[in-house]
Amino acid sequence: MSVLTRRHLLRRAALSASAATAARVSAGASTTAAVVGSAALASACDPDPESDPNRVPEPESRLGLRFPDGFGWGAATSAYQIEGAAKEDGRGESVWDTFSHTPGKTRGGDTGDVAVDHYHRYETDLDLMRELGLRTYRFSISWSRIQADGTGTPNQRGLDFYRRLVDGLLARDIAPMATLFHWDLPQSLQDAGGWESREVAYRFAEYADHVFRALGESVPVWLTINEPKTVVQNGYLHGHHAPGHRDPAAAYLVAHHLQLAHGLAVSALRAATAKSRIGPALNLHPCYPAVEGAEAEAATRLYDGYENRLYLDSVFKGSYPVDVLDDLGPDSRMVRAIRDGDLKIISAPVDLLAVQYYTPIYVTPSGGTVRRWPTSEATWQQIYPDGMYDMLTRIQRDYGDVPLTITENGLPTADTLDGDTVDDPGRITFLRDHLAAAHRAIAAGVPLESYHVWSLLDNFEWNEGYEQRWGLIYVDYPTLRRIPKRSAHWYRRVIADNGI
Ligand code: GCO
Repeated sequence: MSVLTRRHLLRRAALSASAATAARVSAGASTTAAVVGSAALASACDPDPESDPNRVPEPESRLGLRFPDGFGWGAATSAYQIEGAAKEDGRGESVWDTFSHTPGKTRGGDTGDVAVDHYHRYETDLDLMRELGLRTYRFSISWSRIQADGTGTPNQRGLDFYRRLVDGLLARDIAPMATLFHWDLPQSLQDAGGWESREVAYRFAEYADHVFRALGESVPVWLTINEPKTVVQNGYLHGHHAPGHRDPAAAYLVAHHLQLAHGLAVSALRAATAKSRIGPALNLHPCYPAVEGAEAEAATRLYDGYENRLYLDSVFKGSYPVDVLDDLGPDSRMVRAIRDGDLKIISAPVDLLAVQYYTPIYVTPSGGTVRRWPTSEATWQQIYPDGMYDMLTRIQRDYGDVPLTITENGLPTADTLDGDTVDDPGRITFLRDHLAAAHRAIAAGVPLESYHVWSLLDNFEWNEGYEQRWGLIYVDYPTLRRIPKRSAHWYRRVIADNGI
């Protein structure tokens, strides 16, 4: 591995470490107490802006931008972050159970044992989605609910839960969008080598096949692997996500096997049904030089290779970027692991690309990074809506007219519950500005078909535990009561108006 790579990896480690220093306030979930249901959302919606003289017109004021008819307004979650019920109905352990139960790994020792108890409260959550007016809901399936050890006969009780969820969505006219893998690898497979093992990619395809045969056509859009890059970087470079390794050589081997697993799952869906669509879910960061000059340009190009092209090129061009392979070197574990035919599997045609946009990256001549814009409560996140426009238009320019969905975009805010209300104007401003950028991309010809806020509900934010609140709907953790935030009421209006 080159010096440049080592340096930029170290810089990124420093950046992530600083993200872990913010103070902790909340947590401690219990399963008791009532839930504020959909009525709360309905009754508090549609305030008349003229009726309150003290009301600040921003950020709800309208920009007059309408989205194409049928645009998919959505919100997203993932299994480990919301479900809880960690030991119920035959669910096995995942790497996130192990990691969160290891002292010192998550803020305050928080775990997803209870999370927001969605496993038991999914009907309430479905009603809240209906009241929001969601047209699409993105969730993930927990592999260890379907196969406790990651292999063998599927667990019917696990499949039944997702069948109830999917049917509940369809009954409410909300299109299900299901992710097969959102980081919660069954612990038994980790013990057998995890994503460092090529075999795990084949186990993933078998798991996907079981899920497709049980739910296939009821789910119009399937997503394969959520953010392979985050597993690579957070799980294997920096170690602050499960499985908590710091091993750059292993990291890129893992990247290849995750990509392989993606391709195998695409083929499994094609074998199971022709009716559903499928694609990868990639978090893409536009990379810009921090200063002018050839050195910064070159460093930015390589950084972009690791952040974006490694995943995009392999799926859409059937090749890994040469500059990244050169940088890793011919003796790297990843390069040695690539077999004839792998890239053909990885680049099996997909129906759409799911884009997750949070932040831009500014790269220095030495391959480090600097911040240019204010950050959210998550200090790794610079708030820069134009970055979303740049990424969407760049995808079309470099990879053609692949249909796009934004499957994650959002920020954490320091929300507090005041009686029955939560005021989060910062989220409204953020979403409005990013939607304006999305609208601009659509106007420029980008085939963007839907948009999902991260997240529907406050939830378990991985190593950050429950402190960061990313939801449209506030969760009062001691009682698990759900309270739609001001942004939820705003989003309901956006959906009803099909515009901002
Ligand atoms: C992700 C994640 C989410 C995070 C969100 C905020 O894919 O990064 O899907 O699980 O919670 O991104 O950090």
